[in-house]
Amino acid sequence: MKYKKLTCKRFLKTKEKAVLSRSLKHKPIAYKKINKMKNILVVGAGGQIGSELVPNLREKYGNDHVVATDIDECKCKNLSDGPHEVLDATDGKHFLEIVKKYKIDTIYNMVALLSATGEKNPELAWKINMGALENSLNIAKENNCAVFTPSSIGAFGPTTPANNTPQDTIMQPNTIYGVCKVSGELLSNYYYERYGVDTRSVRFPGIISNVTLPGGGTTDYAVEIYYEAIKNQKYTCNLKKGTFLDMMYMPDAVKACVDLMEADPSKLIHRNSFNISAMSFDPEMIGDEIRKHIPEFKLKYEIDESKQKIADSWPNSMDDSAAREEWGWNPEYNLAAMTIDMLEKIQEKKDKGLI
Ligand code: AKB
Repeated sequence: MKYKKLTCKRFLKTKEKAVLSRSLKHKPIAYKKINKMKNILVVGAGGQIGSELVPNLREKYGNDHVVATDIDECKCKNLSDGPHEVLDATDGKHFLEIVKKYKIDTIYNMVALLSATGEKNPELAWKINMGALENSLNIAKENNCAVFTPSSIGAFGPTTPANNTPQDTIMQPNTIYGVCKVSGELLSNYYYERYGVDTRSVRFPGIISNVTLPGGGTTDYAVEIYYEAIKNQKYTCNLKKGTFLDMMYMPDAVKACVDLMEADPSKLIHRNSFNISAMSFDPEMIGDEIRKHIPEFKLKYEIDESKQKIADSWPNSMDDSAAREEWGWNPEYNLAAMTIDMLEKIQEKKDKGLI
């Protein structure tokens, strides 16, 4: 279905060139200071990425220098080997108090209501996704903080070239999640250019992990399939075979968050946001890979039309050469290596009676 969109390639090419030349022409102004990341705040720390980003940052920068916050008190307690606070990131007053209390210089804004959940409640998705970002940017502006905010493949839409999606191209998403992500990219670039706030971002593909489950995303199947392979040796997929999407294993996703924020700013032509990918596959390919380790594994399909529509509007595979050139992006895990690790870790959880 997605391939049909490529028939308007000639038209897209002209448009892409215009977008690209506009983005490269702008001269970034020097921002207030080189980011040193001494005291880091992770907002939305209990989520899929945050829960693995926090331990990684704490190992690197010291437990006391990484403050974990989440709206959910239980999720905060899981991150209690360093400072942690309950925070609703849309509450600007409380957010500011925490930034001042811990003398924060870097904010990782990991708050997100994902694509599938977003379609069920678009107003809430806008309120949460944009509210957390707006507070992060305004507080960063007043307190000289750098800000990392993830964007997503969801920032692209049905008119985007689906194969080898360029770094700078047409972005007309048709989900509220995507609308928030494009708006967020533009707003973050604006704060950089207008106020000198050191804003940086990556467009994450589907993230696969074995610590915290994702919730409400279109790409969640690629996590669930591993759990079901271990527990029941079968899985019913809600996306069609042939639905190719970019994906990434969590260790690479965490590395991207840290490496981009540590990157030499003089090398960054882009900021918000970089295409990054590690692999692109469809459900059949992941099923085949699992079968190499669990030969009896069975994959069947029951399509969720709403998720399928979202997946069909996203790229099959992105070109992430700008990230590779500008800050050395280089993922370690491909589908085969990720599958071995996922199955091992989930089997361990099962053996301990955790799942
Ligand atoms: C989702 O599926 O909504 C997310 C994403 C690709 O941003 N995992």
